Amino acid sequence: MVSLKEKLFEKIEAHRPRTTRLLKEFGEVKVGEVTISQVIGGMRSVKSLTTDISYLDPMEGIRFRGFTIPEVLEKLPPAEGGEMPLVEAFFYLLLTGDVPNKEEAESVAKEFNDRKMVPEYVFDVLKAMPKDSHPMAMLSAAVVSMQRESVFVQKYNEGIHKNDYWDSTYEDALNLLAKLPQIAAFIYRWKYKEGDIIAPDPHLDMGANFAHMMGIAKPYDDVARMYFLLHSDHESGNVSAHTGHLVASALSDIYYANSAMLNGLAGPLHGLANQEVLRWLQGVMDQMGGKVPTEDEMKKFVWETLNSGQVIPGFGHAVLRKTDPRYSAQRGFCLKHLPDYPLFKYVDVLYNVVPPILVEQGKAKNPWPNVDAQSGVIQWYYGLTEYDFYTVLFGVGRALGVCANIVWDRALGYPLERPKSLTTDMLEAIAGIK
Ligand code: CMX
Repeated sequence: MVSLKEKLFEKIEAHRPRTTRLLKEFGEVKVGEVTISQVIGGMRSVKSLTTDISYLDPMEGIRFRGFTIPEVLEKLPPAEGGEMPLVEAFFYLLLTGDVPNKEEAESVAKEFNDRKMVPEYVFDVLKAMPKDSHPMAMLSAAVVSMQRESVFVQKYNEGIHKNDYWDSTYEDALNLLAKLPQIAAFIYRWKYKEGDIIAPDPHLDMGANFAHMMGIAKPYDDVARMYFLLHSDHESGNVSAHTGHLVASALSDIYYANSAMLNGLAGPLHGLANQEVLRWLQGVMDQMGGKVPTEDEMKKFVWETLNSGQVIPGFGHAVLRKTDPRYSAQRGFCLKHLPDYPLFKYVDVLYNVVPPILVEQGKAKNPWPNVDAQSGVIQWYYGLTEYDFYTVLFGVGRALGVCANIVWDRALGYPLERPKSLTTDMLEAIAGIK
């Protein structure tokens, strides 16, 4: 059997000439034009990044290496005794574009297991932080504290050739990814379970081990696998993925890049929206005395939020123009495992009520729910009610995609990122009003 790293190297060698040819022979071919509203408005839809790991079609949603979410769930080998694929198998797919067989998937799981020992000083860093620190700040601090472990930095300082940067970056990526679940579970139990830490089990795959360390029984292992997979990647332009890529483009290592990506994910317009959805729903529940609101009652809550100048968390998207398939995948899980759960019913009422209201308000370009609208409900159902932890789950998943991308960035020699900015005077001159 060819190892993941050997397979990756084959893929890299096959891919490099494609990038070289595009640059050398077609570098001047135009990809698109940029308007003033895009320059001022957060670069929406400006085509200026390359990744082969995932692609987000506005109407269809995400494809990972060409596969839709249902295809990924169907094709990848499932975890022993579970219905969801091994996270490690999914990482193999992200990195190589190939669906691993059972043996290949298990060898990656073993490789992750061999690398999962978290240095003790990481826990000391976390323990030194105030207990009311946000879990995302703790996760980001833990990740950057491990920067001293970077194999890439060591090799770079030894003076390796540019073509070999991907190799030590791959080592860093696997080392970091293998450790993230334990760090996340530690943060959870340190912060919310009086420091009653559960040691990792060396025989379990990533999802099962995470469930074990969180202290949550089956099928939470499958919930963890589904979460990490669904949140892994959403092409390159979103804040977390883009931040990871941008920071790594300065040849900052995996640890710096992922810590930065987590800081971007921690914003309420991005990954923090999953905690905001639960916070919002709890507010409604309190006012309803726990009763499931009618659609008319829910409409009142939605309008109150909008009229006070706030957004409805979990709805809208910068690229998508339909219901997020990551939302649908989680909804499918809810229908199977918790169809009568009141909080799930709340989310379903929201699904009926919010889109027409956002359309009526006439501002949001996409009135449909995104991944974050559904994800907290599942966590709550399995006992994880500390909703400010939810974005950590997103972060562990997102690291899979960011790491896979950075390995390929290095393999293809993508350069330092450096877009150009203009002054307002210059834009007015371009507009012909000055
Ligand atoms: N509720 C109320 N207003 C919304 C809205 C929502 N859910 N979604 C968009 N709008 C508003 C925007 O705030 C903006 O208002 P202004 O013109 O007053 O600034 C207007 O509609 C146009 O925005 P847009 O072009 O449709 O959306 P953007 O690309 O600017 O932003 C997003 C996308 C996700 C930030 C936005 O839809 C939003 O704030 N949603 C709620 C937060 C959320 O769920 N974020 C998670 C997204 C998924 C993820 O990254 O995890």
